[in-house]
Amino acid sequence: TILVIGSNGQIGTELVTELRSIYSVNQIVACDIRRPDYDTKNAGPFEFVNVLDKENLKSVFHKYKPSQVYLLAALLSATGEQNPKLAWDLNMNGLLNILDFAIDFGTKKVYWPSSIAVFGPHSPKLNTPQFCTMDPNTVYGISKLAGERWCEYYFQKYGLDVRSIRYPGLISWKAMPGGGTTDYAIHIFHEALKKGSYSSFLSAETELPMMYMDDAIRGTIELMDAPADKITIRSSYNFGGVSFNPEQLATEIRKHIPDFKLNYTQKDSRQNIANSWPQNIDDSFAKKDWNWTPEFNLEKLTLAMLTNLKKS
Ligand code: VAH
Repeated sequence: TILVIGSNGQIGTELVTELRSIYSVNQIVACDIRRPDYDTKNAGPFEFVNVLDKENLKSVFHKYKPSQVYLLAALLSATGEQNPKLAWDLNMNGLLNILDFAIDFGTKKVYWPSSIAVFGPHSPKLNTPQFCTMDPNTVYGISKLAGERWCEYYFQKYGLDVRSIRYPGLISWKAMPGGGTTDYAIHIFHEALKKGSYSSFLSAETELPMMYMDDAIRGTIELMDAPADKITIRSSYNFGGVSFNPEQLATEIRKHIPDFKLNYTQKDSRQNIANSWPQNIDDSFAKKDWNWTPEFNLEKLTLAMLTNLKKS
């Protein structure tokens, strides 16, 4: 059995569907603090799980004795800044609780997402290496960097097979993102189709690492399927997709919606967060260790977003 915790979120929604198509529906237990809106495709086992409630978590581990756990419950960068203590508590103690129960119940593999938010103002911005200065200045980034250290620690000290990826901004259409700094790159598609215009909260030249969700889900499962001895990074892998700024994204959208208008009147503190992050990422360890190659460039991603959103 595989538990996906945070199954209603932007990543969880798609990961559950994909894992259910690879394994069987009943092998994948969706876990969240809210019941999912059931559609026939996603129907399958569900458990209420709050990662901060140890009794509740223990009973779910006891019931399923999972061979794998994906922990996706977290507060993201922008929401984290509104509630720093909650972000720390959820992102950190949630992870520690899962790592401890994974050991107690003999879970074979644990997946935990990190983020490019682990980098900070003094990290190199271009082709950011796997190993470099890291001085994150958001609670989200601090919790991800600390979490990476814990993952490596549990691997070294207890032999727990924990695997992790530093996701860039993930672009998807099935479920809305929940309070990140990269969310503009999703909202822009919704508004382009609805209103033909968008007010960005990031400036025209703010280039950030991004990735289409299909690539992210495929990469995640490829990492989890790779032989353990190939995994040389036990903190978290740099993971590259595509990089662009709002202006470049708008130019690509205009190939489909020629009158699309983008303005920059909504700037807020998310700009400071974006300014502290890399523009693009060196993911040579992921390429070398488990053959990572992204498929979606800016052109393909834009077409996929507009086509799918129009249908849905
Ligand atoms: C955020 N989407 O903006 C997340 C992500 C690349 C950053 O982890 O907070």
